[in-house]
Amino acid sequence: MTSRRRFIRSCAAGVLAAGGSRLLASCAERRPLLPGLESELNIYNWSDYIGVETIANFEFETGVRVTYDTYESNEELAAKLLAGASGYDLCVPSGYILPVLREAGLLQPLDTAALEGWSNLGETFTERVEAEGKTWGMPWQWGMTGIAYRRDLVPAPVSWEVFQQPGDASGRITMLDDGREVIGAMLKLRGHSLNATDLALLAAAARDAIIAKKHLAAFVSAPVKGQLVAGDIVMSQLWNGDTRQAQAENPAIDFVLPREGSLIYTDYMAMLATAPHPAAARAFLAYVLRPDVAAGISEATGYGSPNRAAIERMRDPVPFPTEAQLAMLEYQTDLGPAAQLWDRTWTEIRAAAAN
Ligand code: SPD
Repeated sequence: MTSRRRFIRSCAAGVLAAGGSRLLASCAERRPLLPGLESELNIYNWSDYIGVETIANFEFETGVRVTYDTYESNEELAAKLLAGASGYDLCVPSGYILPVLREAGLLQPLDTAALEGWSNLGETFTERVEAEGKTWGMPWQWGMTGIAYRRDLVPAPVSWEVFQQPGDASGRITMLDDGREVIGAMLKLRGHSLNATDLALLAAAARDAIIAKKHLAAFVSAPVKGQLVAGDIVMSQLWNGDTRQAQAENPAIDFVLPREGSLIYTDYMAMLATAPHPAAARAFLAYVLRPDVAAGISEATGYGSPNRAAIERMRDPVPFPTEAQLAMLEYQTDLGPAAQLWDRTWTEIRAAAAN
Protein backbone atom coordinates (compact mmCIF):
# COMPACT_ATOMS: atom_id res chain seq x y z
CA MET A 1 0.00 0.00 0.00
CA THR A 2 1.42 3.33 -1.00
CA SER A 3 1.54 5.66 1.94
CA ARG A 4 2.76 9.16 2.48
CA ARG A 5 3.30 9.28 6.17
CA ARG A 6 4.96 12.36 7.48
CA PHE A 7 5.12 13.88 10.86
CA ILE A 8 5.25 17.60 10.49
CA ARG A 9 5.04 20.43 12.84
CA SER A 10 2.19 22.45 11.43
CA CYS A 11 3.92 25.80 11.65
CA ALA A 12 6.68 24.56 9.37
CA ALA A 13 4.12 23.06 6.99
CA GLY A 14 1.98 26.16 7.02
CA VAL A 15 4.97 28.34 6.28
CA LEU A 16 5.88 26.13 3.31
CA ALA A 17 2.33 26.02 2.00
CA ALA A 18 1.87 29.76 2.30
CA GLY A 19 5.29 30.55 0.92
CA GLY A 20 6.71 32.07 4.00
CA SER A 21 6.73 35.12 6.04
CA ARG A 22 3.19 35.84 7.28
CA LEU A 23 2.63 32.44 8.86
CA LEU A 24 6.15 32.42 10.19
CA ALA A 25 5.22 35.60 12.01
CA SER A 26 1.98 34.10 13.35
CA CYS A 27 3.80 31.01 14.59
CA ALA A 28 6.41 33.14 16.30
CA GLU A 29 3.72 35.27 17.91
CA ARG A 30 1.62 32.36 19.21
CA ARG A 31 -0.47 33.47 22.17
CA PRO A 32 -0.05 31.99 25.63
CA LEU A 33 -1.88 28.71 26.15
CA LEU A 34 -5.60 29.23 26.81
CA PRO A 35 -6.64 28.09 30.29
CA GLY A 36 -7.94 24.53 30.52
CA LEU A 37 -6.25 23.29 27.34
CA GLU A 38 -3.39 20.83 27.12
CA SER A 39 -0.35 22.31 25.38
CA GLU A 40 -0.32 19.74 22.55
CA LEU A 41 -2.73 18.15 20.07
CA ASN A 42 -2.07 15.21 17.73
CA ILE A 43 -4.14 15.03 14.54
CA TYR A 44 -4.14 12.21 11.97
CA ASN A 45 -5.88 13.15 8.70
CA TRP A 46 -5.95 12.31 4.99
CA SER A 47 -3.32 14.13 2.94
CA ASP A 48 -4.39 17.40 1.25
CA TYR A 49 -7.49 17.64 3.40
CA ILE A 50 -7.15 20.86 5.40
CA GLY A 51 -6.99 24.62 4.85
CA VAL A 52 -3.65 26.30 4.33
CA GLU A 53 -3.91 28.28 7.57
CA THR A 54 -6.28 26.05 9.58
CA ILE A 55 -3.65 24.61 11.89
CA ALA A 56 -1.42 27.67 12.14
CA ASN A 57 -4.36 29.90 13.09
CA PHE A 58 -5.56 27.41 15.72
CA GLU A 59 -2.09 27.33 17.23
CA PHE A 60 -1.95 31.11 17.14
CA GLU A 61 -5.34 31.52 18.84
CA THR A 62 -4.97 28.85 21.50
CA GLY A 63 -1.25 28.45 22.14
CA VAL A 64 -1.65 24.70 21.52
CA ARG A 65 1.12 23.06 19.49
CA VAL A 66 -0.29 20.69 16.84
CA THR A 67 1.42 17.63 15.41
CA TYR A 68 -0.25 16.85 12.10
CA ASP A 69 0.27 13.50 10.40
CA THR A 70 -1.31 12.20 7.17
CA TYR A 71 -2.50 8.95 5.59
CA GLU A 72 -3.81 7.87 2.18
CA SER A 73 -6.58 5.38 2.95
CA ASN A 74 -9.06 4.28 5.60
CA GLU A 75 -7.29 0.93 5.78
CA GLU A 76 -3.99 2.64 6.59
CA LEU A 77 -5.74 4.60 9.34
CA ALA A 78 -7.51 1.54 10.74
CA ALA A 79 -4.36 -0.60 10.71
CA LYS A 80 -2.50 2.06 12.64
CA LEU A 81 -5.22 2.52 15.24
CA LEU A 82 -5.99 -1.18 15.64
CA ALA A 83 -2.29 -1.82 16.25
CA GLY A 84 -2.74 0.19 19.47
CA ALA A 85 -1.50 3.25 21.34
CA SER A 86 -1.33 5.71 18.49
CA GLY A 87 -1.05 8.83 20.66
CA TYR A 88 -3.51 10.61 18.37
CA ASP A 89 -6.35 12.77 19.63
CA LEU A 90 -8.31 13.21 16.41
CA CYS A 91 -8.57 11.29 13.14
CA VAL A 92 -10.82 11.49 10.06
CA PRO A 93 -12.37 8.13 9.07
CA SER A 94 -14.91 7.74 6.28
CA GLY A 95 -18.48 6.82 7.19
CA TYR A 96 -18.05 3.09 6.53
CA ILE A 97 -14.94 2.57 8.64
CA LEU A 98 -16.06 4.68 11.59
CA PRO A 99 -18.34 1.92 12.96
CA VAL A 100 -15.42 -0.52 12.78
CA LEU A 101 -13.31 1.81 14.93
CA ARG A 102 -16.24 2.48 17.27
CA GLU A 103 -17.01 -1.20 17.77
CA ALA A 104 -13.33 -1.85 18.48
CA GLY A 105 -13.64 0.64 21.35
CA LEU A 106 -11.22 3.07 19.72
CA LEU A 107 -13.48 6.15 19.70
CA GLN A 108 -15.27 8.26 22.27
CA PRO A 109 -18.65 9.92 21.64
CA LEU A 110 -18.79 13.68 21.16
CA ASP A 111 -20.66 15.96 23.54
CA THR A 112 -22.33 17.85 20.72
CA ALA A 113 -24.38 20.01 23.11
CA ALA A 114 -21.12 21.53 24.34
CA LEU A 115 -19.92 22.24 20.80
CA GLU A 116 -21.03 25.71 19.83
CA GLY A 117 -21.69 25.74 16.09
CA TRP A 118 -22.87 22.12 15.89
CA SER A 119 -26.20 23.38 14.54
CA ASN A 120 -24.31 24.77 11.51
CA LEU A 121 -24.06 21.20 10.25
CA GLY A 122 -26.59 19.70 7.85
CA GLU A 123 -28.62 16.79 9.23
CA THR A 124 -27.88 14.76 6.08
CA PHE A 125 -24.38 14.49 7.48
CA THR A 126 -24.89 14.33 11.24
CA GLU A 127 -27.55 11.63 11.27
CA ARG A 128 -25.25 9.18 9.49
CA VAL A 129 -22.85 9.13 12.42
CA GLU A 130 -25.29 8.53 15.26
CA ALA A 131 -25.31 5.14 16.98
CA GLU A 132 -26.29 3.89 20.44
CA GLY A 133 -27.98 7.29 20.99
CA LYS A 134 -24.61 9.06 20.67
CA THR A 135 -22.70 11.00 18.05
CA TRP A 136 -19.33 9.54 17.08
CA GLY A 137 -17.85 12.06 14.71
CA MET A 138 -18.09 15.58 13.35
CA PRO A 139 -18.78 15.76 9.59
CA TRP A 140 -15.55 17.04 8.04
CA GLN A 141 -16.04 17.04 4.25
CA TRP A 142 -18.07 15.11 1.73
CA GLY A 143 -16.91 13.94 -1.68
CA MET A 144 -17.41 11.66 -4.65
CA THR A 145 -15.18 9.28 -6.59
CA GLY A 146 -15.06 9.65 -10.36
CA ILE A 147 -12.59 9.94 -13.22
CA ALA A 148 -10.19 12.88 -13.51
CA TYR A 149 -8.78 13.35 -17.00
CA ARG A 150 -6.84 15.74 -19.21
CA ARG A 151 -9.42 16.95 -21.71
CA ASP A 152 -6.62 18.33 -23.92
CA LEU A 153 -5.02 14.87 -24.19
CA VAL A 154 -7.81 12.25 -24.10
CA PRO A 155 -11.51 12.05 -24.95
CA ALA A 156 -13.93 12.46 -22.04
CA PRO A 157 -14.44 9.06 -20.37
CA VAL A 158 -18.02 7.91 -19.81
CA SER A 159 -17.68 4.49 -18.23
CA TRP A 160 -15.50 2.59 -15.75
CA GLU A 161 -14.75 0.39 -18.77
CA VAL A 162 -12.24 2.98 -19.92
CA PHE A 163 -9.73 1.51 -17.45
CA GLN A 164 -9.91 -1.79 -19.34
CA GLN A 165 -9.89 -0.24 -22.81
CA PRO A 166 -7.92 3.00 -22.57
CA GLY A 167 -6.59 2.95 -26.15
CA ASP A 168 -3.55 5.19 -26.58
CA ALA A 169 -3.71 6.17 -22.91
CA SER A 170 -2.61 2.68 -21.84
CA GLY A 171 0.26 3.00 -19.36
CA ARG A 172 -0.66 6.61 -18.58
CA ILE A 173 -3.68 5.96 -16.38
CA THR A 174 -4.06 5.18 -12.68
CA MET A 175 -6.60 3.92 -10.19
CA LEU A 176 -6.76 4.70 -6.47
CA ASP A 177 -4.50 2.78 -4.11
CA ASP A 178 -7.54 1.63 -2.21
CA GLY A 179 -9.25 -1.76 -2.39
CA ARG A 180 -12.71 -0.45 -1.51
CA GLU A 181 -12.45 2.04 -4.36
CA VAL A 182 -11.00 -0.23 -7.06
CA ILE A 183 -13.20 -3.25 -6.34
CA GLY A 184 -16.18 -0.94 -5.82
CA ALA A 185 -15.66 0.62 -9.27
CA MET A 186 -15.40 -2.79 -10.92
CA LEU A 187 -18.61 -3.90 -9.18
CA LYS A 188 -20.35 -0.76 -10.44
CA LEU A 189 -19.06 -1.48 -13.95
CA ARG A 190 -21.15 -4.68 -13.91
CA GLY A 191 -24.18 -2.98 -12.38
CA HIS A 192 -23.68 -4.19 -8.79
CA SER A 193 -23.61 -2.44 -5.43
CA LEU A 194 -20.18 -1.22 -4.39
CA ASN A 195 -20.88 -2.94 -1.06
CA ALA A 196 -21.47 -6.40 -2.57
CA THR A 197 -20.25 -9.33 -0.49
CA ASP A 198 -21.15 -12.20 -2.81
CA LEU A 199 -18.15 -14.43 -3.51
CA ALA A 200 -18.84 -14.77 -7.25
CA LEU A 201 -19.33 -11.01 -7.72
CA LEU A 202 -16.06 -10.28 -5.94
CA ALA A 203 -14.22 -12.87 -8.02
CA ALA A 204 -15.56 -11.24 -11.19
CA ALA A 205 -14.58 -7.79 -9.89
CA ALA A 206 -11.06 -9.10 -9.25
CA ARG A 207 -10.84 -10.39 -12.83
CA ASP A 208 -12.02 -7.02 -14.15
CA ALA A 209 -9.52 -5.15 -11.95
CA ILE A 210 -6.68 -7.37 -13.13
CA ILE A 211 -7.57 -6.62 -16.77
CA ALA A 212 -7.48 -2.90 -15.90
CA LYS A 213 -4.20 -3.32 -14.02
CA LYS A 214 -2.42 -4.23 -17.27
CA HIS A 215 -3.02 -0.66 -18.44
CA LEU A 216 -2.23 1.15 -15.19
CA ALA A 217 0.93 3.05 -14.42
CA ALA A 218 0.14 2.49 -10.73
CA PHE A 219 -2.43 2.25 -8.00
CA VAL A 220 -1.97 5.70 -6.48
CA SER A 221 -4.22 8.08 -4.58
CA ALA A 222 -3.79 11.80 -3.80
CA PRO A 223 -0.14 11.97 -5.00
CA VAL A 224 -1.27 11.45 -8.61
CA LYS A 225 -2.31 15.11 -8.82
CA GLY A 226 1.15 16.32 -9.81
CA GLN A 227 1.36 13.75 -12.61
CA LEU A 228 -2.03 14.81 -13.97
CA VAL A 229 -0.95 18.43 -13.86
CA ALA A 230 2.27 17.58 -15.73
CA GLY A 231 0.44 15.32 -18.24
CA ASP A 232 2.54 12.21 -17.45
CA ILE A 233 -0.77 10.67 -16.38
CA VAL A 234 -3.81 11.51 -18.49
CA MET A 235 -6.64 9.79 -16.63
CA SER A 236 -7.16 8.65 -13.04
CA GLN A 237 -9.79 7.24 -10.76
CA LEU A 238 -9.85 10.10 -8.26
CA TRP A 239 -11.92 12.05 -5.75
CA ASN A 240 -13.65 15.27 -6.82
CA GLY A 241 -11.84 17.48 -4.31
CA ASP A 242 -8.36 16.26 -5.15
CA THR A 243 -9.30 16.82 -8.80
CA ARG A 244 -10.32 20.40 -8.00
CA GLN A 245 -6.94 20.93 -6.35
CA ALA A 246 -5.21 19.72 -9.54
CA GLN A 247 -7.54 21.84 -11.71
CA ALA A 248 -6.37 24.93 -9.85
CA GLU A 249 -2.90 24.21 -11.25
CA ASN A 250 -4.01 23.04 -14.69
CA PRO A 251 -7.49 24.02 -15.95
CA ALA A 252 -7.35 21.30 -18.64
CA ILE A 253 -8.17 18.73 -15.95
CA ASP A 254 -11.82 17.68 -15.77
CA PHE A 255 -13.90 15.29 -13.68
CA VAL A 256 -16.76 12.96 -14.62
CA LEU A 257 -18.98 10.51 -12.80
CA PRO A 258 -19.08 7.27 -14.87
CA ARG A 259 -22.51 6.35 -16.25
CA GLU A 260 -22.70 3.14 -14.18
CA GLY A 261 -22.60 5.16 -10.98
CA SER A 262 -20.06 5.71 -8.24
CA LEU A 263 -19.32 6.53 -4.63
CA ILE A 264 -20.44 9.43 -2.46
CA TYR A 265 -19.00 9.68 1.03
CA THR A 266 -18.67 11.80 4.12
CA ASP A 267 -15.53 11.77 6.25
CA TYR A 268 -15.85 12.54 9.97
CA MET A 269 -13.44 13.98 12.48
CA ALA A 270 -13.55 11.54 15.41
CA MET A 271 -11.97 11.62 18.87
CA LEU A 272 -9.88 8.66 20.00
CA ALA A 273 -10.96 6.94 23.22
CA THR A 274 -7.39 7.29 24.45
CA ALA A 275 -6.97 10.91 23.31
CA PRO A 276 -4.14 12.29 25.47
CA HIS A 277 -5.31 15.88 24.98
CA PRO A 278 -9.15 15.81 25.10
CA ALA A 279 -9.69 19.48 25.98
CA ALA A 280 -7.48 20.65 23.10
CA ALA A 281 -9.28 18.18 20.82
CA ARG A 282 -12.68 19.60 21.78
CA ALA A 283 -11.35 23.13 21.24
CA PHE A 284 -10.22 22.11 17.75
CA LEU A 285 -13.65 20.63 16.92
CA ALA A 286 -15.36 23.84 18.05
CA TYR A 287 -12.87 25.88 16.02
CA VAL A 288 -13.58 23.88 12.84
CA LEU A 289 -17.33 24.41 13.32
CA ARG A 290 -16.83 28.15 12.86
CA PRO A 291 -18.10 29.14 9.41
CA ASP A 292 -14.90 30.98 8.46
CA VAL A 293 -12.70 28.04 9.42
CA ALA A 294 -14.95 25.46 7.73
CA ALA A 295 -15.09 27.60 4.57
CA GLY A 296 -11.28 27.83 4.54
CA ILE A 297 -11.00 24.04 4.65
CA SER A 298 -13.50 23.50 1.85
CA GLU A 299 -11.99 26.21 -0.34
CA ALA A 300 -8.51 24.73 0.00
CA THR A 301 -9.47 21.09 -0.46
CA GLY A 302 -12.14 21.43 -3.15
CA TYR A 303 -14.47 19.14 -1.19
CA GLY A 304 -18.02 19.84 -0.10
CA SER A 305 -18.62 21.40 3.28
CA PRO A 306 -21.23 19.91 5.62
CA ASN A 307 -21.39 23.32 7.33
CA ARG A 308 -24.37 25.34 6.02
CA ALA A 309 -23.12 28.60 7.51
CA ALA A 310 -19.77 28.07 5.78
CA ILE A 311 -21.39 27.40 2.42
CA GLU A 312 -23.27 30.71 2.63
CA ARG A 313 -20.03 32.63 2.81
CA MET A 314 -18.16 30.75 0.08
CA ARG A 315 -17.79 32.20 -3.41
CA ASP A 316 -17.76 28.87 -5.22
CA PRO A 317 -19.01 26.09 -2.91
CA VAL A 318 -19.12 22.51 -4.20
CA PRO A 319 -22.82 21.96 -4.97
CA PHE A 320 -24.41 18.96 -3.26
CA PRO A 321 -25.38 16.39 -5.94
CA THR A 322 -28.71 16.79 -7.68
CA GLU A 323 -31.44 14.15 -7.25
CA ALA A 324 -30.41 12.66 -10.61
CA GLN A 325 -26.77 12.42 -9.53
CA LEU A 326 -27.69 11.05 -6.11
CA ALA A 327 -29.64 8.28 -7.82
CA MET A 328 -26.39 7.00 -9.34
CA LEU A 329 -24.24 7.49 -6.24
CA GLU A 330 -23.93 5.05 -3.38
CA TYR A 331 -22.51 5.32 0.16
CA GLN A 332 -20.08 2.66 1.33
CA THR A 333 -21.20 0.56 4.29
CA ASP A 334 -19.33 -1.43 6.91
CA LEU A 335 -18.79 -4.84 5.30
CA GLY A 336 -18.79 -6.73 8.60
CA PRO A 337 -17.19 -10.20 8.36
CA ALA A 338 -17.02 -9.86 4.56
CA ALA A 339 -14.26 -7.29 5.03
CA GLN A 340 -11.80 -10.20 5.15
CA LEU A 341 -13.01 -11.42 1.79
CA TRP A 342 -12.55 -7.94 0.34
CA ASP A 343 -9.04 -7.77 1.84
CA ARG A 344 -8.16 -11.09 0.20
CA THR A 345 -9.60 -9.90 -3.12
CA TRP A 346 -7.53 -6.71 -2.98
CA THR A 347 -4.40 -8.69 -2.10
CA GLU A 348 -5.04 -10.94 -5.11
CA ILE A 349 -5.40 -7.89 -7.39
CA ARG A 350 -2.24 -6.29 -6.01
CA ALA A 351 -0.28 -9.52 -6.42
CA ALA A 352 -1.43 -10.23 -10.00
CA ALA A 353 1.22 -9.75 -12.66
CA ALA A 354 0.86 -6.39 -14.38
CA ASN A 355 1.34 -7.84 -17.87
N1 SPD B 1 -7.19 13.95 -0.09
C1 SPD B 1 -8.34 13.66 0.70
C2 SPD B 1 -9.12 12.48 0.22
C3 SPD B 1 -10.22 12.07 1.12
C4 SPD B 1 -10.93 10.86 0.67
N2 SPD B 1 -11.70 10.31 1.69
C5 SPD B 1 -12.69 9.29 1.48
C6 SPD B 1 -12.49 8.23 0.50
C7 SPD B 1 -13.59 7.22 0.53
N3 SPD B 1 -13.16 5.97 0.04
